[in-house]
Amino acid sequence: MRTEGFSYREIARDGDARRGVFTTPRAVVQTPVFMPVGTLATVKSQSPDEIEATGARLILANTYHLWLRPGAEIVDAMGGVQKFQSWPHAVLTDSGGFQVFSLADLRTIDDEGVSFKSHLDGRPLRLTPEESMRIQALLGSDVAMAFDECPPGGAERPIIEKALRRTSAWARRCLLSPWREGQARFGIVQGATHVDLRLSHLDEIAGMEAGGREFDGIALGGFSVGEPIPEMYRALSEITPKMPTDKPRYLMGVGTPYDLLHAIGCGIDLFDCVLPTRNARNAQALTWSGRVNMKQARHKRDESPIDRECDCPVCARHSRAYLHHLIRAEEMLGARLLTQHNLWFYGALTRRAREKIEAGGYHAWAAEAAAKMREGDE
Ligand code: PRF
Ligand code: ZN
Repeated sequence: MRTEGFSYREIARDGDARRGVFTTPRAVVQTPVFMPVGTLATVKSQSPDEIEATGARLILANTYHLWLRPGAEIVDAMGGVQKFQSWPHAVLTDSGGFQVFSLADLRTIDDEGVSFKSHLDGRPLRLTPEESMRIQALLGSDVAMAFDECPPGGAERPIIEKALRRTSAWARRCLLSPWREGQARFGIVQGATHVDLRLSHLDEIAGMEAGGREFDGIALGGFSVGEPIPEMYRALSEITPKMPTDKPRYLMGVGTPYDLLHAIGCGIDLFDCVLPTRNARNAQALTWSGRVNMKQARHKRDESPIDRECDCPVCARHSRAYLHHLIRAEEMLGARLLTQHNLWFYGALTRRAREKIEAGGYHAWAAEAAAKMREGDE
């Protein structure tokens, strides 16, 4: 059984690329699409209206962070993670395991779960599949992610195989944990860049049924964790077309504009990544002509916008000279405006991709767009 109120429908196809509609009780999401990262129930520096203006209808939040601060019970008491942050559309929560592995201290993992110390105050904590599902139910996200183990990039095959067995057992326990009405659950496929391991794990997760429930969407975890990019691209090309066609396909924590263009071509529907928001805070603007470092002195007297091809409110109004000045002076408006532009760019990139898939010229367009960006990258 799938969760009521959630559906995915493919409406156009161009080779392996697909254009679809993911419907949730709070949002109608046109795919392929990028989810801005709002780890702590805030997309850093942006207001809900600004996020909405970029076209986003589904944003991401992190179980681990909200559990530590302000606490899942408080978010629940405030009406759930959407109402708490006054976001009128949908929220997907990551399950916490990946964040524990990248942030927490002194982690130990066993078949039951993960023990670690809080990165804030060092207090001992423990996450299990059941606890992650309980917290995500309290947060009240529209989509909860299964609790998985993502082995470090470059891990040996036996380590990956062990993580796969554990991730499958945990996925089953996630399906068996109490459900919150109106909350969907996505399963996660691991397996690094080993295509044979990925395909057998995909079979397991996509075919999994427990307690009369199945996953409402399928995610690919374990990519962009330090492996060579061509290996990730090759694996995505082989795996994505074999994912179920009647559920959303989510590539977790990926990636650059190039990664999106490639993965959309393979048939991925959903993405999230800190890149457009984090890099904005490091003065990097993303444009149709490649990456631009706004700190560089050459922008000092430049009256032109960040990107002439961008129709965002920042490019409509502000010069490179002004943005350069704000960033040099460490004024917070600089990071805010660059974040808004970058999220707008990701919104525009996926909107254009959807148009091209519908029109039937996606692959040629994507190759051309990537070549143009590469030429201008600094
Ligand atoms: N698992 C989970 N969240 C994630 C990842 C994963 O493998 C990644 C890897 N790119 C990002 N976020 N649960
Ligand atoms: Zn812009």
